[in-house]
This record gives sequence, C-alpha cells and structure tokens, in this order.
Amino acid sequence: MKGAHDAALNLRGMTAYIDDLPEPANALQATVKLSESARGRITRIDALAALALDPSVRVITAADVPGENQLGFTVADEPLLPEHEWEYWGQPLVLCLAQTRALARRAAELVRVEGEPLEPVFDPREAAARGEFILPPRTQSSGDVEKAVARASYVAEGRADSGGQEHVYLETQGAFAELVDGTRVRIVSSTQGATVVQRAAARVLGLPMNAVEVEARRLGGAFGGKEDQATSWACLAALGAFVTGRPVKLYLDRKTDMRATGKRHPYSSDFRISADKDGRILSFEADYYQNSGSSCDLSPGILSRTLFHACGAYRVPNVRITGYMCKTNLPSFTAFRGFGAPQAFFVIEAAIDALAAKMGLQAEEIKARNLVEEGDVTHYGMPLVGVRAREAWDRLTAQADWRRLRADIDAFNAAHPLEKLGAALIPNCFGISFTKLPMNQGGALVHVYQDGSVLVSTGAVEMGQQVARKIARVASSALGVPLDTVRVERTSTLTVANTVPTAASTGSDINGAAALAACEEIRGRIIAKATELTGLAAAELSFREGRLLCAGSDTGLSFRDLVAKCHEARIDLSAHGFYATPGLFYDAQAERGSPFAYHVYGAALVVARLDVLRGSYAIEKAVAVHDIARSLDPVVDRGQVEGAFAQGLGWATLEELVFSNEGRLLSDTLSTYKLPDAHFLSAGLDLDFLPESENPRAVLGSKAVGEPPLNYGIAGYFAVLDAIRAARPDARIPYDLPMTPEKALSALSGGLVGTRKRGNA
Ligand code: LUZ
Ligand code: MOS
Repeated sequence: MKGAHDAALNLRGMTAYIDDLPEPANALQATVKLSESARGRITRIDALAALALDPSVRVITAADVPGENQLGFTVADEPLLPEHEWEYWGQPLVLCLAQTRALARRAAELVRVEGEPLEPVFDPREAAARGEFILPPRTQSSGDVEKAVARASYVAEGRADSGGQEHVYLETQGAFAELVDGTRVRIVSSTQGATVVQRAAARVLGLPMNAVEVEARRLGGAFGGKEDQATSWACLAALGAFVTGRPVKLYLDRKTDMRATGKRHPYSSDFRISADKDGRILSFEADYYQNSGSSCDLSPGILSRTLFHACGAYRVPNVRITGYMCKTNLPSFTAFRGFGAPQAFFVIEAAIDALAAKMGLQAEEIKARNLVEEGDVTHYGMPLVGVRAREAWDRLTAQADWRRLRADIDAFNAAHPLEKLGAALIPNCFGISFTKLPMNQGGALVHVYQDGSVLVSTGAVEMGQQVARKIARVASSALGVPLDTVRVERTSTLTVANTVPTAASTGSDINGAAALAACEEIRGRIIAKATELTGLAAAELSFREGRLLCAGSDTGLSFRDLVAKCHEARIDLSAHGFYATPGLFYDAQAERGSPFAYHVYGAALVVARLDVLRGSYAIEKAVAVHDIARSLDPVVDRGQVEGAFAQGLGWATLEELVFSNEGRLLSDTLSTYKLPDAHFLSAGLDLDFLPESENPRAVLGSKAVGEPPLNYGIAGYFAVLDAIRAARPDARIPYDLPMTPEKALSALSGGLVGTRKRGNA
C-alpha cells in the first residue's frame, strides 16, 4: 500500500476524523435545538431553564450573529439561524454550548422556542400549483415535438416519481472552530469545499476571507451531502467560538444529522414519448417537479443536470422539457452522487418502458435502436465526441448472452408460479464538468523539498474516494519520481485559495490537472539545470522512478541529486498550478452550448429474483461494462464503479425516505432506513471496463468515475418490475422508485396489500 495514504490508514482503522482530534481543554461542545413542526413563526425563545442547568451553558440565537445571518449565495433564503420563521421539521433553531456534549444536549432540550403554526406544503406539484418556486421554471427544447407526435406511429405518456436518498456518510456532519490571536478564526470542517465554508463563515462573522482559515483534513464519506450542507455546521461552530472566545466542537449524532440535513431531491415528473413504426424515438417531453425543500441550496445546479440528462443515453431529435424547483417545507434537498441525472434517467427509462408496452416490444429492443452515436448533437446543442454507448451495450449484451438470458428467464418464469426472474438493461451517458461554468477551475501548490520528496496541496478533499492517491500518481508520473516519495496534503484555504468543492466527479480531473501544471513547471526548471550540468539536450532528458535518463538510458544522476543542485543554485523548487477546464460555454438564454468537457459511457444489466408470495426479492446478477478511458488507478476506479452501482441499486430498490403527513421524517435512524448491505449484493457485482482509450479532455487521458455508474442502479428497479409483471401481466404499476419489497407485494396482490403512507414527499 505504498503511497496509498488514507486507504492504508482506513484499513488499519487509524484514520483520524474530526471527532478523533484531541481538543483543547477549554473547548465547548455544541448541539442544536431542532424545530418540532414543519413551519411556524417564532414568537419567543426562552433559554432560562437551559442557562440554569450549568454555568458553562450558552444559548446562541440569530441575534448573536455579528455579520450577515445568511448562507444563501444564489438566493438569500437560508439564515444560519432563523429570525422569524422555521421552514421544516428538524431545522436548527438555536445553538447550545456547554462543557460536555451531554450538558449541551440537555440544555437544547430545555430551551423553549414558542411560535405560531403556519401552513406547510410538502408536495412539489402542490407547491407548483401555488406558485411556490425557488427560481422560475426552466425549459429546454429542440426540434418540433408537436410535429413529431403528429406523424408518430406510437405515443406513450405517463408519470414517474422518484424518492429521495439519505447520504449515510459514515462520518456525520461536524466541525471544530477556534479563534487565533483573537482576531482570526480557524475551522476544521467535514466539508467537500473548504472555500465554500470560508466564504460563508466570513459573511456570517463579518470578517474578510483572509481572516478565516478552513481545513478539510479528510471526510468519512460525503456523497454530495457535504458539498453545501457542511457549511451551516461549520458556521455554527465558528459563531460559537466567536461569541465565547473558546474553541467549539459541533458534531452531529446520526439522528440529528438525518433529521436536519438535506438528501437527494425527490422528483415527480410527467412524460410523453413518441416513436415511428420501427421504434425509433421521435420526441420526448417532460415536466420535472423537483422537490427542492425549504431553501435554494444547490437546487438550480441539480435541475440543470436533470435537464441536460433528460434523454439519458438516447438520441432524441425533438425535445421539450421543463423543470420546476418547487419550494416545500422539508429539509432542503441537496447534492447527492449523480446530482439530478439519475432522476432524469429514471424518467426517460420509464417512458421507454411505457412505449415498449404500447408497441408490444421489449424495452431493450427500443433502447438498442436509439443509443447515442458519434457526432449526435444533444438537445442543448452539444455535439458528442468519443461516444462509446454502443460499444458498451454490445459488449455487455454479448458477454451476458442477453437473448439467451431473456429466453432462459422466460422459460424459468413459465415453469415457476411462485418465483419469478426479471431483467433489465440500461445504457449510460453522463456529462463531466460542473454545470455552473465558473466552478470548473482549480489550483495546486507543489513543493519539492531538498531531499527530493514532494508535497502536493490542492483543493481536492479526500473523502474515501482516493483522490489523494490519484493526484499522487499524477505528480509521480509528471516528475518521474517513485509514488512513495509524493505526499498529498490535506486541503486548506491557506495553501490553495478559491477552490471549488470536490464534486461533480471532477476532483481528480481538475485538481490533478492543476497539480500536473505545477509539477511540469518545477520539472522544467530541474531539467534546465540538468542540461546546464551535463551538456545533454533537454529534449532527450527525462526522469523515471527518480533517475535522470538521457534518450532512455541512465545518466548516473538522480532526481534527488539534481534537486540538491537546484537548491544550491537558488532555483525555486515550488510552484503553483492552475487549471480551468477549456472549451466550456453555455448561453443560458438560448439554453444552448457545450457545458461538459466530455461524457462517460457504459451499460449495465440487473437480474432480480422475486418471491411472488412475499414480494421480497434478491439481486441475482449485476453486471456493468464501464468506460474509464486510461485510468489513473484501475483499482480505485473499480471501487468507485462498484460503490456507485450499489448505491444506485439502494436508491432504486430499498432506500425509502418516509415523512409523516405533518412533514416529520420517520425514517430517521438506520433501523428504519434500509440500506444495501453485504447480503444485498451477495451474488457480487460483475464489472468489466471498456478497452483502454485515451480521453483527450482530462488529466493524463483518464475519465472521471465517481458519479456516472450510479445510474446503473436504475436497472434494478426495472428488473424487479419485470419480475412482477411475469407474475401479474395485468397489473397496472405506477412508476414509483424505489421499488421496495412493500411496493412489490402491493403490486403482486393487486393492491390488496397496501404500502405504508409516504407522506407527500
Ligand atoms: N455540484 C455542482 C455537482 O455544484 N455542480 C454540478 O454540476 C455537480 N454535478 C455533479 C455533482 N455535484
Ligand atoms: Mo456532488 S453530488 O457533491 O459530486
């Protein structure tokens, strides 16, 4: 595990997260008081009983915020602590500090927040009907859908709903904050974006950004949950430190985290799809009602990604889609691996399923006929290059012997009344780049020390995805030094400024490229010195594994020797590197442009085995063929694809957020929120990579890997659906993801066995 850094520490259980860091003796522990209804107007906050509990207790409210009480940068709709109204059940109302966590919790229980109830709304369509939007609706279109529908041989329409998803990062949200020299504040945050926290904390505390230092050492997982929503906890800790002058640690217990923080956005959508007599898709229309929750947060970016991925991995000549960001009284839904794309994929996959039923064809036949091809132009005007959708599809269907498998499944089902198999295939096409153009930039700071060892700092936050390992590989390859001589430091606003969150699968693309630029600059200086010392031509010189080579043969000089010579000669052995993803542009007015650097392709197959009497099912087979181009680290990429596929299967089949009719999250523990576990995928996940090919649009020919494979999980939904239909060909089953065993049982019993009420979310 040389140079593996966190991976090796993780395996040995030695990784220190924020709560493992020793804190100063005078530190205060923090907790929050959560609202206990979905919406209300604050009339009085009574902290007397809490304060009487212990002299160390402090109760901090909106009135204590020295700067601007506002975390919303896109829309100013997110006070750090509410002044007038609370907008969801579980919203932090006040901050309580005390000597111990137990005292702080007790204090929070004793604080009384009185208020008048206001009428909440939970359903996105209802919010839309009332005109409750975060921002105005957005429409993208291409071609002429009315004309297409008029000449189509088949038209299918319907509705598709998908539920949210709890992040269940292993490390809950947390932060530590302290004053430095009484004038500056230092924050250690479990955030994906050190600068995101720095900017917000500066605003809240009324400080310039140079007086706020934010460190993200490493996170115990994030999955998007800490792109924007680590911020409030970091700001609360900083506020506590600022008000009391003492260090403050705020660390959420699991239940508080689940209640108070946002999840994947639930969507409710209407679709209409049309095709010619051969099943070629002529048009696709959709209205996406995004349940944005109580505040803007990242909802516009997520809606963008939904709209860009409306057509899935299919060529559709005529498109008209509209997205609505519906404001509801639920915790503000936020980034989650996939960022709106899986929600869009589910709708088009449902539409094709409905179309197949109309045509009396297998959905897979329609899919195969409509895959995106080289040179196709997306509905937002971006030509697709390096398309590998068909390559992945063909490879998968050949490997899995799809026709034979289908026939075997049908034969099995005909012979087994109480057990049914079902299968589904899904192709993938996922755009890489932040949909918000200015976010596609990053910096790096590289030091080569006198002994030849290398230290790299970037904006990339290590959260278990091994981005540090990938960046170490980039630096090692750029400098030609052994991997174990490169160390990647934690992310800090002191070393790299103006970072973007480690998100959108771009962590190694952007930060790796910035590190590469810095390494190349230093390498150039060292090579120049080597030329001067040896008289050899610079073009002939290279480093490999720490040795200086000339036209491939060893010169007898090492990287380390030359570094020492450079230092003696007073040559700078440090460099800052910067990368801005080239070629991106977008005209928001026209809804036309090239918002992505490139796309990632692939295809997956899921087979499910259903117990017809119980509605329970098992994933019998999960296979993916995935495009990682020329991988920076195939072992890491394998882990990412497997993890994302499993997480997608969880979203599509098991994981169900349940809210009461009053908007209270009922699935607020890990005993009521069912996650995939080792048994769930006991059959294993069969993963194959497409043949290596160099991607010219990312660092060292690689491709981003974090999010795209999550879409594969959607095949799990349709595989179970397929099995249910084998038992109940007549059943009318709404497209409603996740396909939990409860819903399967309800469908199998023709609705005789009802599902539990999901609230309106
Ligand atoms: N975060 C973000 C993301 O701010 N913009 C994006 O486009 C994005 N995409 C995927 C995941 N996180
Ligand atoms: Mo994100 S969903 O924080 O990449």
